[in-house]
Amino acid sequence: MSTPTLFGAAYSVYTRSARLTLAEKGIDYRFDEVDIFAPGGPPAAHLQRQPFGKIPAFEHDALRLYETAAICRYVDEAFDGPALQPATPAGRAVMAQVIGICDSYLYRAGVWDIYVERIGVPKRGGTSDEAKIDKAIPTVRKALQEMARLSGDRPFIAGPDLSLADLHAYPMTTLLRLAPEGRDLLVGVPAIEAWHQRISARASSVKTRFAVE
Ligand SMILES: N[C@@H](CCC(=O)N[C@@H](CS)C(=O)NCC(=O)O)C(=O)O
Repeated sequence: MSTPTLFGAAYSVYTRSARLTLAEKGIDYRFDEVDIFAPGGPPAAHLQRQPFGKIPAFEHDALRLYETAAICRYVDEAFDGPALQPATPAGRAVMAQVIGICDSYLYRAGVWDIYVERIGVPKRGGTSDEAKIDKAIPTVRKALQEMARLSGDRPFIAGPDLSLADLHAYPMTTLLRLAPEGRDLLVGVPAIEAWHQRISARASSVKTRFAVE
């Protein structure tokens, strides 16, 4: 197998999902750092790989991919290592449902409207928009409660084993938890708080920690 390349940044939640997936599979890869927030915007070479200017992007032989869920699914299916997708159609559907909840609700409300607004904005000298934070709280609460409902009594969100759903959600709950409102939300859904702590202890997670943690 040739060595794949992941283009992204160590601070990015979506890049971290891909890095967690590669680490859990035990795959060697090149990590080509791209700063999409650099003055002047994403480098032109990156826009060739990801025309929407987001990270991550991925290359393996002739295959060039973007969209984190697609990258992680390819990595799971194309390489050796532990399977990161449930064996049953129902399990895979729940995994895809959780990934959809993360992309559609948790990312915007939890990462941007709570974490960035509460922690990132004051760090850059600005003032947090309290109305934005207040409005995001019920959405994040619902997302975490749905993740708990879907996981049932099982240790991972989409079943008895670690899956791409866990690796998609974890970087988002990590940044969320750095804001006091986010920590309260997680503690308010004990099954997800316990899940979060379990994933934090994994070697893949330790290896890909955000600088802000
Ligand atoms: N749907 C994309 C989302 C990727 C995404 O939003 N990445 C963030 C970093 S975590 C980004 O590139 N943000 C830059 C921006 O919004 O301008 C995926 O699944 O890869």
